[in-house]
Amino acid sequence: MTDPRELERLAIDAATRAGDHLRDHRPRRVEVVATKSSDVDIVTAMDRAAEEMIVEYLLAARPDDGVVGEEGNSRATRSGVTWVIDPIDGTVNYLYTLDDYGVSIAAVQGDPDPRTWTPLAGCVHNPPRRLSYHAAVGHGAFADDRPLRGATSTGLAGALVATGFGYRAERRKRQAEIVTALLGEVRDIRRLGAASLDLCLVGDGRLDAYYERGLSPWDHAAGALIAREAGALVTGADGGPADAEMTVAAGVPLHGELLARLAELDAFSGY
Ligand code: LIP
Repeated sequence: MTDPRELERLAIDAATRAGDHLRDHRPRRVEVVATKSSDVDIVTAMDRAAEEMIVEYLLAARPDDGVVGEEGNSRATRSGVTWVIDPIDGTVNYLYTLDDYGVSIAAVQGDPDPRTWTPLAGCVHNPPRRLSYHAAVGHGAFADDRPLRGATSTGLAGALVATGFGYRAERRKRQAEIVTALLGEVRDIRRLGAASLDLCLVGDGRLDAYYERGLSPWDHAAGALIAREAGALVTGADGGPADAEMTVAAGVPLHGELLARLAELDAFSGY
């Protein structure tokens, strides 16, 4: 069995190298080369370049591993380990030169399915702040060398809650209804634009909770492990693993209170 701390080190190095490139070689005009689920769900040339850099680096070190990348890199594992990669989580923030974007890399054991995989290690690197959140399963979570503060223990009424919105207008309209209902019941809402960073900030006690429907595996693979290793609960709608239906991250008792409130708001299906 591979030592998860070796995988953690690789993830940090790969994410930092790609992050340095994204920051230091950002073209004056970032080229949008494709769109996905809608005209505002963009792919830039830098997303693709960063993913290629990451895959090349990881497979040079571990040639039998598998890969699942947001921008299309995909190969089956021969070692049992698969790398789940979002080269720029928060692509729109990167396009607009906003600082909240992350290079998210996780190593998982088993099929690359969030409902069944075993997270082993992960890194979410924030290039503008030159900061790496990282964790190896069973070994705690860190921001560079600092242990994360741990999830907070507030209740819903005092909670600073982050969320995010999808790229399709129909989903965004329903998400707006849900966040409107919550806004009068919590301390405040934040929408930073990168799930991986939202999850790390919950683990660091700098957000009380985060929830979002519709995340892809690469959005939450690393951040969920980091938040969990820092003591947060990170689950899906049914209390099982986080998945596309819903991701909810918070400490206790807030996680249960928020999950119950989202259920009352019918937030888990239909959009
Ligand atoms: C982003 C997510 C974020 C979500 C955005 C977007 P991307 O990922 O991290 O939580 O609200 O709409 O999906 O597309 O930048 O990799």
